[in-house]
Amino acid sequence: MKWGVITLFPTMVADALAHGVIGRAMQRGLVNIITFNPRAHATDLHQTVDDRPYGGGPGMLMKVETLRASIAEARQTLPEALVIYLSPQGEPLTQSVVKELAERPEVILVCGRYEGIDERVIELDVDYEISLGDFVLSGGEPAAIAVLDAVGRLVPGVLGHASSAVEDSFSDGLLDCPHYTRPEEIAGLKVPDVLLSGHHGDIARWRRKQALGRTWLRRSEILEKQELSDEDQLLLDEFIRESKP
Ligand code: 4G0
Repeated sequence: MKWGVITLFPTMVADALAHGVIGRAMQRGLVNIITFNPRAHATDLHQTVDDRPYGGGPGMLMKVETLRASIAEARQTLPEALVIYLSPQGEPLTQSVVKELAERPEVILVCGRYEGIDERVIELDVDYEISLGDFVLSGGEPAAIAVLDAVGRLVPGVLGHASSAVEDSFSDGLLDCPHYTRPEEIAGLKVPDVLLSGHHGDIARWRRKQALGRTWLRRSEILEKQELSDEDQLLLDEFIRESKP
């Protein structure tokens, strides 16, 4: 899988993804990141990459010519790519969007700086606008890193089967169950007995019940979108009953 990233801070993105499972995937040639810097297309003495907004007001926008030249360069290198702009105005990123992106052989991410980019560049050069959520970053780079990390771990071979994406939170549309490791007790808090029991069926049921219960407590809108099996409904009813005083 080939990723292009349009950014004024190429080392920020390349360095962030050089660690952990994605870094290893890059070394193994499973994923490949190419950065494109609009500044390489600046023609003036000051290498200008920003410009003033029509209508006035505070803040700058990315300069159109340098940005578009950089997107064009990325498209030449990655002719099959979907071009995605990361902004708070985008479609919310979900694991199902991540799965769709993981099917693509090439993706180009555009990282905005300043107050973003000219709307016509979105119309002309961008295929999808994606948001990580309702908050503002000082640049699109941390969002691009998050998107590529999420997509990269779904690329076949990137995760060992020990950390298989199949068992992750959201792979089945629910929040993850709580996890515990040594020691058996921390400041009076014990590991739930069932996890020490060795009964794999009971453990699987307990985990499913916790996943359902936490989703109900913390993200009830996720459950409303799902049809629960009879077994899941019983586990959730049990969780709700036990959570009442
Ligand atoms: C466009 C994405 C891009 C406009 C990018 C900032 C948050 C996200 C950027 C702005 C980003 C997200 C209007 C400041 C770059 N911040 N939620 N910052 N404005 O995905």
